[in-house]
This record gives sequence, C-alpha cells and structure tokens, in this order.
Amino acid sequence: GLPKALIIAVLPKGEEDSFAVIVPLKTPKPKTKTFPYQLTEYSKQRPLSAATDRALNQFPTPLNAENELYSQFRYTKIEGLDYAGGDGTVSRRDPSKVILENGKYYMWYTKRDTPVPPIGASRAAQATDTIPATDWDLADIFYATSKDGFTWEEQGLAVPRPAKPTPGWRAIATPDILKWKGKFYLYYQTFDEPSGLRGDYCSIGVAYADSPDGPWTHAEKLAVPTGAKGEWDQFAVQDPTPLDKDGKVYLYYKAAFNRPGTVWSGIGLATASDPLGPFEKHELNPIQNSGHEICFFPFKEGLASLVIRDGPEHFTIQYAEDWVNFEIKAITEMMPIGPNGYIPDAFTDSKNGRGITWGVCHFRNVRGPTGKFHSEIARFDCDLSLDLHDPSL
Ligand code: AAL
Repeated sequence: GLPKALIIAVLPKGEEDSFAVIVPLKTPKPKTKTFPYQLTEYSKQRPLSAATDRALNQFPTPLNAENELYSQFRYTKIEGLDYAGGDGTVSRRDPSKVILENGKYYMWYTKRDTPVPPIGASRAAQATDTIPATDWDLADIFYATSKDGFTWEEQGLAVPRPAKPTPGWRAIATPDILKWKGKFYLYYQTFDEPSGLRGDYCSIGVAYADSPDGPWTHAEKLAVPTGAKGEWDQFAVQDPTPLDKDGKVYLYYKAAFNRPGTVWSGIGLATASDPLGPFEKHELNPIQNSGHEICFFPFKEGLASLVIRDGPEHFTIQYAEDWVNFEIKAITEMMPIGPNGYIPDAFTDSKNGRGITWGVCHFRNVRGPTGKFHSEIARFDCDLSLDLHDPSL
C-alpha cells in the first residue's frame, strides 16, 4: 500500500537547474540539501541513466529558448520569381548568402531553364545537351535583388556555363559569394558530366567581378579540386561557403564521401591568402561529420553552423570557437534546406559575430499543376542573433 516513489518538483523561478525527478523511496535522502537543488550536485549522489547523464553532464548549454544558438525556423514564399507555371522546366535552388550592396539585397543561385524537366539521376546516361539528369544539371548562376528580402527581382545571368572543356561546361551550380578587398568572388560547383552518371561528381570553381552586377570572369583554374584517390573528398566537393578570418579566405565545403554507396556527409575547410587560391585543405578535414548544404555565420569570436539533413548530428546547431572544432549547441527541427543567411558581418572579421535573423533557402520537389516538380527559393526567419532589436538586421 505504500507509494514506491515520490515525485520531487523543484521549480524556483529563474533557476536554470529547475527540474522534476522521481526519487525511489529506497534512495537515501541527500543530507545536505535544501531547495533549490543544484541538479548536477544532486546527480552525483546516485547512479544516472545514460540519457540523464547526457542531459546533465554532456550537453554544455541548455537545449531551450534561453540558448542563444537555439532557434526554430519560419518560412515565407518569396514574390517576384516565375517558375514557368510549375511545369518543371524552370528551377531555382541553393541560393548564396544575401549581401547588402548599393542599398539592395543581392543573392545568387542555381537556375535551370531547360526544354524538359530532369529525367532523374538513375537515368543520367540518357541525358543530352538539352535533357537534364538532375534538377541542377544544365544549370547556370543567376542573381536577383530585393529591397525588403521578401520580393525579389531577377536581374539575369551572372555566370554562364563556360565553353567545353573548361571545368563547369556541363553545369555550374550552388554558388556562394565573397566580398574581398572591394571585389566580389562567386564560388560554385563545376560539373563536367551529367550529375548522377557516376554520382554527383563535381569540383569547385570561382568567378570574380568588380561589382555585384558583374561582369563576371570565370577563372580557368579550379578553386578547390576533388581530393586524391582514397581521400574523403575524392569524388565531389560541393556547397562552397566562403568567409574571411585573420586575413585569409576560409572556404567550407561538403563532400559526400562513401559514394557510390551510402551517403555519409562530411564538411571540410580549405584556406587561402588569395580568393583565387591556391587553397590548402585543412589537416583535420572533415571538420564536421554531418550536414548537407552548408550555412555558416560568425558568432562571437567563433563560427556557428546549421547542420542539416545527412549524418549522425543532423538537425543540430553547432559552434566552433576556433572555426575548426565544432560542438553541438542545440538540437532543432524543420531546418531550412540549402540555406544561406543574411550575414551583415560575414566579411568584417570582427571577432564578434552577431548572428543571423533571416536568410534564403529552397524547397525541393514543389509539385506543379501537371504533376511535374521543381525547386523554389524561399525566405527563412530565425532567432540566432545577439542583436535581435538592431534595425540593421
Ligand atoms: C544540393 C547541394 C549541391 C548538390 C546538389 C546541388 O543539395 O548539396 O548542390 O550537388 O544538391
């Protein structure tokens, strides 16, 4: 007839260590404690389950709204971009960071405008000069500007596919922007075969311009080639994401290693003293074990990262004070796909990154009225800023 356990609830206002715990009656009462308990102190007095141990002793920050690097995400359809009535022939995806220049927001992205929708990676051998294999096959880099980040106007082609045999002649995709000493650099994936033929194989190329409106010059030389045979990034280097730190270009990229076969994503870092290279791959690569498309932004003295989709740590937000050794700071949900932020301090090397409140991403497999699919760029909003009330954000 006696109860087997007591539920102790400790809920003092404002105490981070508030908790409720079921204490079996056999457990000797902690002698010294009066409320409020310090949870970690108390936990030393009896054995912990693996899960409680992780929660109390291994996660360095609270996984809740008080955590600066925790956020959920809100999505808004953007106005002004046309998708050919959703017939699958026009697709936009994988947008760059948003930058503010000449009083306008700019973004660059993959645009495919082909006579027919893609036939799929598994049928890549049947792709032709006009029939795309994947959504980003036969694509070029376009750009759009906006006054408010919600309505965008496409300004046209920024970088076209170069002529054969220059790398990227088949497709260029997934760009990101760097502003460096008053000039602009676009990094993107270069494909020399239809994506899907052997895998999603590509390298990283670069183009440069004096103005965000171009004209852009596609550098003949690759910025970041794939790794040598047997290295983790031997098949593909993707999603280039440039930032600057200590007078160097820090370029993060993904390699879906283990391909062909199970996709096991890793994120690497390559650095250079000049945006056109040569880039040196970091000795600790891959520096993240998870993630797909990449979104990094300076945060305090370090670098924060949205870790999305693939890998054992997907759907987390991570932080590396040294920009190399990342730790999980938050676990979240419904993260943006293919995102990049509006990062006012992306290129200031301030050592005091302020975070982000919005950016752009894409939605894949948007179904049109005739049942065909394409990708669309959307806006996301979040709360990953230390200056939420700063009107410049
Ligand atoms: C995206 C990105 C890269 C891939 C493909 C187009 O999710 O990771 O850009 O190559 O898919």
